Amino acid sequence: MADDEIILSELSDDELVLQMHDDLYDGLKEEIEEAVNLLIARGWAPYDALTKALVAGMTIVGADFRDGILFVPEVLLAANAMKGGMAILKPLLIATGAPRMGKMVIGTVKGDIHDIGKNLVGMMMEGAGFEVRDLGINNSVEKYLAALEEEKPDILGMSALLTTTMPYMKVVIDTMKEKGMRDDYIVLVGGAPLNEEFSRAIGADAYCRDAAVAVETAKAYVARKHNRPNV
Ligand code: B1M
Repeated sequence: MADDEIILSELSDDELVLQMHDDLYDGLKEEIEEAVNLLIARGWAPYDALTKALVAGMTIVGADFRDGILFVPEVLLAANAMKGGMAILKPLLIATGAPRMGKMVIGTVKGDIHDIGKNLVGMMMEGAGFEVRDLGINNSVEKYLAALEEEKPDILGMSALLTTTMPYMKVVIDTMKEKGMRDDYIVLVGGAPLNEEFSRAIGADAYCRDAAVAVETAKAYVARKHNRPNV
């Protein structure tokens, strides 16, 4: 056995979380899954395991990707490891959920294949009691509109991670306006390069900085919508 072999179960919580950041960086899916299971067995709230271990680890990956230290293949491995951890947490986050709050259709916009953040939002929304139809990645305006027609959700959620794809959100919203259906839905947008000003400029209802904010914003808007007198 190599001298430096690390036994995850022998690490303290703080050490384990730091090790998870390293393992995520190295794309070690099985280790991430084992560590997530350990945190849960030690009584960690699923949300804390998600944010402090997985999301924080992915932030480090993101910084080194930006700085040219990591490249696409490594980041894909990290993303795969993160998804392994998220798959364990998903049912737990959902199990802690509340009664039905409303329905959301969510998808990443055309030209964009980033889906980790969107998946996280979907999971957290389900955990909070929303029904979620996930359209996946690379969604054209036609796909969004067809899903709205089919699902009749309260909320349309759009995600974009690239400065080159975020303007597509406006294409979707403008098309909704043209068809006279914009006001039938709450439109929430999110993704790392967005901000409130952008959200206002494209005519969305709100920008959601992260998944927790998305849940709070969705709850507030749905409550407001249902209190609105029929006109
Ligand atoms: Co890409 N990528 N990537 N990438 N990637 C970024 C986004 C980038 C910032 C990296 C960097 O340079 N620092 C950069 C964008 C730069 C820019 O546009 N200004 C970038 C680039 C350039 C690219 C490529 C062009 C690289 C290339 O090919 N040369 C390429 C584009 C492919 C495409 O989409 N057409 C590319 C590819 C990839 C991978 C495939 C390797 C992989 C994606 C794997 C996957 O998603 N399945 C990948 C990854 C993993 C990243 C980083 C490292 C991490 C993204 C992530 O998952 N973060 C990212 C760097 C970064 O963001 N720091 C980067 C974790 C996630 C939990 O956070 O997605 O922000 P986030 O989601 C948050 C919030 O934003 C919010 O809530 C989430 C949870 O809290 N949120 C919403 C997100 N969507 C929401 C929707 C809502 C509400 C809230 O609706 C209501």
